[in-house]
Amino acid sequence: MKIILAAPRGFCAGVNMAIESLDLAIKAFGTPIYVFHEIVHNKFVVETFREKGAVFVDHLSEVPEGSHLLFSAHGVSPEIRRYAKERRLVAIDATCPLVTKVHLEAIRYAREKYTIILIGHDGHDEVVGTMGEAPEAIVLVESVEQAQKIEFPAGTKLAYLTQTTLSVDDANRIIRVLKERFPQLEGPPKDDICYATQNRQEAVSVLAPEADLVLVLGSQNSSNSQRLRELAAEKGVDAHLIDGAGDIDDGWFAGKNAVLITAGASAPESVVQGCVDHLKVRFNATVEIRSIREEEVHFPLPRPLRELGASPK
Ligand code: 0CM
Ligand code: SF4
Repeated sequence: MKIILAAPRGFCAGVNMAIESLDLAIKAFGTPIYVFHEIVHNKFVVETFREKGAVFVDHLSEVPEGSHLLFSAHGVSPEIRRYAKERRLVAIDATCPLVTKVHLEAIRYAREKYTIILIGHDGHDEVVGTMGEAPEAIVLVESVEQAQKIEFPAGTKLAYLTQTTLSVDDANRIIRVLKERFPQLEGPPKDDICYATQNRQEAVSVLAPEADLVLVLGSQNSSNSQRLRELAAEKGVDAHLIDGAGDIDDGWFAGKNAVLITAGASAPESVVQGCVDHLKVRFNATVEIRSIREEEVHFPLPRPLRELGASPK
């Protein structure tokens, strides 16, 4: 059996920055250190940080006054920032700059009196944060069906924005319907779906047709990882989204000759290698690395950590 190992895969610049931020914050400020929501949507990453003393919370009321608090890569609403201030928390913002860009677009459109159609998934941390920037101006559209039905009063100034981790194809289908129905619709100057989401999807699009099974490493609550599994399935290939080798069912590989392995933007390379090793041992698999694009994106650390420098206390 052959393993086709897709590149790019796994950690993106935003996830690298968020993970490094939490690591540095633990070293600099000690534990417990609090994180609003999962730092990234990955079980192994979250568990590893829990063992190091990070405490993940969904409500700021759980955080003792005066504590250090990280905001996750997915961003937060201004209400959360305000509440953190009120509770005298020392906030460190590990929001990915590409999520912040969408927040800023939302603020700009709302200020210019647009109604904003946010294309995204209801309840996702990023969507909750972005909608919080202008709750009275933003409506959420999740599907083509909703895009076909939504109505606005005549003459409404309309703009759309998207979650950063959507399926490029699904988003384009929704945008097409919206543009047909509302010719005045304006969009962001550049796509909101981030480079990492696009590149990982492109690699699956190109490589899945060469495989007869696809394994996507990532957690179930990771939007970009889910989209990779769906894309492979849309290409007609059996696909599984798994956290690690422990989730593999050896029965999946009966009669399969080529397995494509990729990983969502929040999945560590160690879980990829765990799967590769498992398939080498069980099926004598060989590995072929296939890179369809180079990535050289890096994001700076949040200011308070940057100022601490590379050698925190
Ligand atoms: O947004 P998504 O659910 O894909 O998040 P993730 O933590 O799996 O991936 C990285 C990010 C962001 C923002
Ligand atoms: Fe940023 Fe994209 Fe990574 Fe999310 S997936 S953290 S938006 S680079």
